[in-house]
Amino acid sequence: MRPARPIRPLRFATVALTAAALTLPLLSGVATAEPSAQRKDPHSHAKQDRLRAAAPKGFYVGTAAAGGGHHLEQDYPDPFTYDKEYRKILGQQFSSVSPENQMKWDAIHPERDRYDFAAADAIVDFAAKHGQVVRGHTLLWHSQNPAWLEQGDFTKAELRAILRDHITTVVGRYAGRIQQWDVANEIFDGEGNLRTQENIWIRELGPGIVADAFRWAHRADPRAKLFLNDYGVESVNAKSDAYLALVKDLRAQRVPVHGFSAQAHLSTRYGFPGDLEQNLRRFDALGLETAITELDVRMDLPESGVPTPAQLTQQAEYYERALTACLAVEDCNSFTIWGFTDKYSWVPVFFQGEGSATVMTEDFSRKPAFYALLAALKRA
Ligand code: 9MR
Repeated sequence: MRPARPIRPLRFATVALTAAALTLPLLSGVATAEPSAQRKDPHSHAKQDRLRAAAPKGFYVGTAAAGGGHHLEQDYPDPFTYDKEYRKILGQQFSSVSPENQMKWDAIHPERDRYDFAAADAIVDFAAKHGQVVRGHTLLWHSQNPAWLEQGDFTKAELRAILRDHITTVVGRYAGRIQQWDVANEIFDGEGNLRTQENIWIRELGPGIVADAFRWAHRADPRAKLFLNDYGVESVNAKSDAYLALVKDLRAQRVPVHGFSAQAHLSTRYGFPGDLEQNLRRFDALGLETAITELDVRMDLPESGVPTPAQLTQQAEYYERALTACLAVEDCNSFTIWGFTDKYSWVPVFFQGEGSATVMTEDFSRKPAFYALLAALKRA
């Protein structure tokens, strides 16, 4: 998702939500009072309050690991590397991590003949140390490509070799350590048309390059599950229909495509995509794995910058419904939120006046949305 013109970051007053706001009655009627241990140390996450521990076996609860991208323009150091509290929660709460920007082309392949794996390596090592799986993100996309690539004057043969080398090198480096790769990201527009202009690969090399990207990735790491990933595909609509047709076509050609994932950048401005489960089931029926890969739920903030209790309740309902939809689909085993704290969310940087999109406040206090996820996982 890319705004027409990124706006300068708006830092909302860091007003911590009060305990009262965090103990609102939840829709599902689950216990929301914070255990006494937490009252002593609000950030100590006891075992029974951990998402990863509550999840059914084989179901991965993930988050983006913050760094790169919009963070580079903020007045804080690299979150993943420097924020101790952040890292602690990241390790305790989640069983899957997605590099938010650190594996994108501009980060990992800054010059034609130079790769920079430092930031990505650090995440993959952290994950190994904490018993987490990793979702690789991403290999073929129209955004966050380095200038040397977008503005280079390459022949078609050179471009093809560049993409093949990139996929072989990056996927090969992490072979056996990445559970799922977003091979192709956001290749369709809202009408369900391939991005034949914006996407350099499709523009220059034709739609067949998508199949090649999957083949190269599979060769480099036969164990990784290879995904098509996009936003705005939560519902049955023109875009998700386009993916369904593409999957059928790729499978008919025996292309190794294993999964379809909905990012799920949601907003309380719009209704919850109530047919999410039904939509995922269409892909499940074709034998694909499905996943929720970037869930967040933004809202229009009041002048104070602090969401109202009603807003937080509504947000919790969206989070819970997205999780419940995934849990209900047999091969939807990976559920990732796009960051777990408002401190580092991309939302206020990209959407003026909107925010509070994650499950924890800027000071890591857990919102009703966090407890709604926890309860839904425990029920599953
Ligand atoms: O969260 C990412 C942010 O730090 C970057 O500045 C931004 C640039 O496009 O990308 C954000 O992540 C995007 C993800 O890679 C793909 N789906 C949409 C996400 C939010 O824009």
